[in-house]
Amino acid sequence: MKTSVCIIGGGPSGLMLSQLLHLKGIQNIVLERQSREYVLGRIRAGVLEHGFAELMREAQCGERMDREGEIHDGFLIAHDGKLDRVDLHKYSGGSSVMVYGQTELTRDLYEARDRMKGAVIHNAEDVQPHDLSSAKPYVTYRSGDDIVRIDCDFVIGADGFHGVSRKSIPKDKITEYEKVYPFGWLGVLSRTKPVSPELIYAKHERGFALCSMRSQVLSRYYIQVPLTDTVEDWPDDAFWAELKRRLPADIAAKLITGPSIEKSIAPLRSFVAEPMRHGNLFLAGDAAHIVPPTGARGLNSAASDIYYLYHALLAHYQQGDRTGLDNYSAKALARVWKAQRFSWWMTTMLHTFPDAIGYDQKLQQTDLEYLFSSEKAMGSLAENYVGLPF
Ligand code: FAS
Ligand code: PHB
Repeated sequence: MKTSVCIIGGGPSGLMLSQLLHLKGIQNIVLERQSREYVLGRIRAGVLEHGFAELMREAQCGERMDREGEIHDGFLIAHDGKLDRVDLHKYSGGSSVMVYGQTELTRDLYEARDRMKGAVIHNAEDVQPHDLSSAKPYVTYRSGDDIVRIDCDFVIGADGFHGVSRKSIPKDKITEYEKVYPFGWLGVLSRTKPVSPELIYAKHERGFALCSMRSQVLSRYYIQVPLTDTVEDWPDDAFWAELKRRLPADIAAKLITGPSIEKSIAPLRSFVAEPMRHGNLFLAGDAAHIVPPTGARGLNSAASDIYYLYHALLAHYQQGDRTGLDNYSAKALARVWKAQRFSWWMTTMLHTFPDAIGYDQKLQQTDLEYLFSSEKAMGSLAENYVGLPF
C-alpha cells in the first residue's frame, strides 16, 4: 500500500490532520491501535481555544460544535474565602473559549472521515515506523495474521504519550523534559445540571477542585487526590461530600449531585520531547508534550501542532516548499513551552502541595492577590487561556 502521509494515532490530533489534508487532496491514512468505541469512550478535555474551534470549522467539522457548544467569556476562581471572576472577554481583547467535550469533537472528526471515505484503520496492532531517516519511510502493522506495509513520504506520530512514534527516535537524538506533580485529578461525569454557568477553579487547603461541564445537563467535576488513591477509594457519596467541602458554602449548597457515569484518576505531569521531528517523522500532540490539565492546554497545544504541520505539508505538496517542514519543530516548540509555563503556573498557584512550606503558601496567596489587583496580570492570564496566536 502507498500513501503520501501515514498518521499513527486516531485521536483528535491524527483525525484533525487527516481531515484537513484530505480536503486539500493530500492522500493519507490513519492507523489507530484501539477500536473506535474505545477511543470515543475516553473522557478528556472540555475547553477549546478560539484557534481550535476555528480549525474544526476549517476541517468542515464545526457545525455540531457551533450548535451544541457553549461560548464562555470568563470563569471563576474561589480562593481564600473569596470568589473572583476572570473576565476573559475584557482582558483578552474580545476573545473567548468554547466549552465542548473532546469526546464529541472526536466523534465529529470520525463522522467527517466517514463522510469523505477517509482511510482510518482501527485495531491496527504492532504499528511500527521504519527507515525514518530515508526518503522512503514506511510503516507496518499487524492485521490478524497479516503484516501490512504502508509506503509513504512522511510519518506523523499522533499516537499520544504512550505511543510508538516518540520511542522510535534514537535516544541520542531526543531530549525529554519532565516534571511529575505529587497528586492527580479524580474526575467525575454526571448527568446533572452544572452548579455554575461558568467554570469554577477552587483553591482550598484540602486540595484543588474544578467545576466544569459538557452541556447544561452534563457536569464534569474534579478534585485533587494523592497519587496513592484509586477510584475504588472514592464512592460517589464520598466524592460529592469532598467536592462540597472545597467549594464556597453558597456554591456547595446548590450543587446538584447524581450517579457518576464516568470516574477516573489522571496523574499530573509536564513533559516535552525535543525536537518534534526525526527525519521524515513528525511528532504532534501528546506524543510530544503533556501538560497538567489545570490550564486546559493539553488538547489545545495539539491544535497548534496540527495547524503548523497542515500548512507545512500543504506548502510541500503544492509548491515544493519544505521551509514549513524544516521549521516545524522549532515553531511548534516555541508555542508548546508557553503552554507548559502557563499550565505549570496555574497548577502551582491553585493546588495544595504536600511538601509546601509557609513561604510557598504565602506566594500562592500573593499570586492570586496580584492577579485580581492588576489589569496587566489579568491580561496575561486571559491571553494564555483563550490561546496565544498560532
Ligand atoms: P491522544 O492520546 O488523545 O490520541 C492518541 C491515539 O493514538 C489514541 O487513540 C491511542 O489509542 C493511539 N495510539 C497509541 N499508541 C498507538 C500505537 N502504537 N499505534 C496506533 N495507535 C496508537 N486536555 C485538556 O485540555 N483538558 C483536560 O481536562 C484534559 N484531561 C485529560 C485527561 C486524561 C486522562 C488524559 C490522558 C489527557 C487529558 N487531556 C486534557 C489531554 C488530552 O485532551 C490530550 O491533550 C489529547 O487527547 C491529545 O490528543 P492526541 O495528541 O490526539 O493524543
Ligand atoms: C474539563 O472540563 O474537563 C476541564 C476544563 C478546564 C480545565 C481542565 C478540564 O482546565
